[in-house]
Amino acid sequence: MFYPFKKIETKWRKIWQVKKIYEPNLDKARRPFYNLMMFPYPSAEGLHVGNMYAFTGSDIYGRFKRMNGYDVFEPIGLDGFGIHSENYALKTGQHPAKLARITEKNFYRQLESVGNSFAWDERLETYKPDYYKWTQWIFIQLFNRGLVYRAKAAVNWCLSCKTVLADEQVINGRCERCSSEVIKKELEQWFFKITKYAERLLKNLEKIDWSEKVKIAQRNWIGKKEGALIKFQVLNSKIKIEVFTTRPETIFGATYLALSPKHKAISNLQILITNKKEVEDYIKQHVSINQSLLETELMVKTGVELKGVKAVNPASNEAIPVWISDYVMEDVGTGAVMGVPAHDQRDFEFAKQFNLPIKMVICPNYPAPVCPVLNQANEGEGYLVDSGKFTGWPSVKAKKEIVKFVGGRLKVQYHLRDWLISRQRYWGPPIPLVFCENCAIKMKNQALRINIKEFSKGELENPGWIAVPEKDLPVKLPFIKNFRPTGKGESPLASIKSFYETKCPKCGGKARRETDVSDTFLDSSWYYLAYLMKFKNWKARFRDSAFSKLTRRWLPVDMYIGGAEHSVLHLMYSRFIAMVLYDLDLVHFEEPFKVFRAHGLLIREGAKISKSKGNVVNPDEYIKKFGADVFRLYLMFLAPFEQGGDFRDESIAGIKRFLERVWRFYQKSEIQNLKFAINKKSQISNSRLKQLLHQTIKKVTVDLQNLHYNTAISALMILFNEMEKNLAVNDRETIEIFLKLLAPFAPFLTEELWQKFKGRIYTNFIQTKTKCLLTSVSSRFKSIHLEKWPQWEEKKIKEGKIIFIIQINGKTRDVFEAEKNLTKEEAKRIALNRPKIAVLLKSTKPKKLIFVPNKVINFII
Ligand code: ANZ
Ligand code: ZN
Repeated sequence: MFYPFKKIETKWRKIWQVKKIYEPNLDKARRPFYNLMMFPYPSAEGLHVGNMYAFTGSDIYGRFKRMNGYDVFEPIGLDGFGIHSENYALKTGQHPAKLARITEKNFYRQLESVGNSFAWDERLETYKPDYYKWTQWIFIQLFNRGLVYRAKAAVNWCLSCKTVLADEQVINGRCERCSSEVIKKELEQWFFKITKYAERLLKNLEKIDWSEKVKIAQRNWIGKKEGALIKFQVLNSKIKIEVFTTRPETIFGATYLALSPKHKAISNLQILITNKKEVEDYIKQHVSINQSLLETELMVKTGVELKGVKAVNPASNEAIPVWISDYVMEDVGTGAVMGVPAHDQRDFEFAKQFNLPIKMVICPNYPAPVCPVLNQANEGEGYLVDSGKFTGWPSVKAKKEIVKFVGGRLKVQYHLRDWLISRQRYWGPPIPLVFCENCAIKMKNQALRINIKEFSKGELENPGWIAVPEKDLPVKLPFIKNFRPTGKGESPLASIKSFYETKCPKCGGKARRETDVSDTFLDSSWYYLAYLMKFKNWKARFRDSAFSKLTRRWLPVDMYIGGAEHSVLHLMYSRFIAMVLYDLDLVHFEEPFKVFRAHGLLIREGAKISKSKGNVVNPDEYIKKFGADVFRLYLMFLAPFEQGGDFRDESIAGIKRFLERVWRFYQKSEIQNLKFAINKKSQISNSRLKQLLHQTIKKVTVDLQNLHYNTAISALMILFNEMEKNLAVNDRETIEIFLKLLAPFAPFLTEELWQKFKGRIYTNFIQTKTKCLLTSVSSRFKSIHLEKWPQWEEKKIKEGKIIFIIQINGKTRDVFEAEKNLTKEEAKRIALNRPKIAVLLKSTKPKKLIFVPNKVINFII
């Protein structure tokens, strides 16, 4: 018989809620611990098992901290604005606002069913006007500070979502949300100046305790490169082509220049080019393709020479050919490279392809007896050869000197681009700006002499664009029937006259609202702050002293657990926004998340569980069939939490049996009032059980701290096996501690057993099959989840240990540490498995075995 989990779960869910055991006192908490998990974006069929995996792992940590005496705050909400939710609405033909109400219910039901210790009172949804009022407010803070600008640029355009995307949202040339192809389109858009923070975003990484792989991803994305800008004069022309290089010391080996097909100089070079048609054709073929797509999918390098054009290598004074090629990225460096085939692999491949000279200028040693013949580029350092007056210099030392010599300048370059923030979609917070023609004219016309003080930095930098005043926030997203993206480069709001027609807040004249909405990642960049505002019923404001008291008490976040796929998206954007708020003196921290741990991914049938792979698992079925506790334990038992695991149905049965046995064991101890007979077959003594108990406390504690949940669970199983076999009369201690250790993993079962075992039934309720009507809960009720986490005693762990000696023919050959009262058979097995002994004994079979308990095992051969 399986235990009645359904009844138990509905009951405790209710009691926990009534007693608010997971609601810390936000104002007064003495040992605040902010345990954050990435709030989900509602979509499709609800939460899948991967989400549950992440949330459960995070919750277990929170429960562990709570039992260790912390006031744990574990909030949850929905990241419900944005393309993802809207795409789902489009697919199902429902309005996103209506869909939001449905998914909200479903998500919260699911999140509740899995038994996480959420502070439900503080839940929030990003699409509620109360929330996005502050998203818009933050937008305006950035705008007023001069961190927002409008610019025309070749931006990423998702053909399917019909909107622009930020660079971070293009993964291998495809849309992060829908995986469709992304092309480049010239459009005027709003950007956040995140590049101004590149150096700080990079430096601060050293200060935070984050999963290394996420730090690496951020470091690479920021992509700091120290190099130089060097100009190459075009022969018979005034034009100079500037290149960016990280290896200026190789310049004597530059045998050609290569430009991106979109390089601005090409049109100015027309008079020199003799193969115009060929060049034109090449450019036509290559401008519309997305480069990151190219990079990943094209192995062969292509290009065409600009015949008639030569450039002068400023170091060697040689005339070198100029090529265009799509291996040169338009938006990296200057969009032009000096080709050094001998020392750059890409250049090497290009030179091989088109028979360009390969000139070696760095050798591993100097004077060089022979320089190796290259069959690939030598990208290492060494000594310069064939490099004029620099010949013989160590390459590292020559860098700066050569830049000086050729009249270049040192330049630090970042890969990070400004954050494209506008979206031509419906389901998001309208960007809180209006455009006023009248003010634009005034600002552009110097003669009119505007009063500068009247305008913010953002308004001065973007003439005509005026911020919506704080008192007029939120700019509400109107309910419109046709919310479909138009594909014309503007939001559906652009056809809603009643929305865009407005008055200029500055001059009162006719003005037009911005009709694009902001990126979803702006919504999620500050939600951890919003949970604290929610408590104040949204009346709190950033500058309120009450709010800053709260943020000081609770922030930065103590533990943040989530997916690594957000490394350069959410996790980068949130850091940036926090830095801006810090500079504005609105928060006291620069880094919002002190500790971040990335959980692993769940795999099924060899692939990551995801909708696109068609291998999703609906957690509801499992919870219904096995109960939340079995499901939690099962997920956490799969593999180390940070590694992810293979979801296989078969193995859930083992966990089910385990909890069944626990249930039965405690039923029995209750009935028999702890009068166990000592099992005759018992192999270990009671003191050994105590030792194991303390070992287990230590193991589970250390494992939980390190998120090694799977090994913690197996330690609990080992302890329980022994308990089943050996429990002595009235060993209440072991029985209680076991439940406490299991509590973070199986919150419902342990609560039920704990309350029964302690004989503290302080609750009255009437329970039907599906409902639980509480009639009263005594004030003396105390949940196991608020009990104190057990402490181990090092002394007890060591007590039973002995040093066991292995002898061969009376001669000591090896020793091992073992538990007291080892049996002869166990000792023999351990001894024979010791590598040293195995070698010595080889195939000889011992004639005799002498066993001295707790001391020696002696093989006679
Ligand atoms: C000459 C050179 C010689 C370079 C050498 C490297 C090695 P990494 O190397 O990835 O850090 N580069 C510059 N602008 C580029 C563009 N728009 N598209 C493609 N490649 C470009 O990146 C820096 C190097 O990338 C630069 O240094 C340049 O090649 C190339 F032995 O210049 B180097
Ligand atoms: Zn105006």
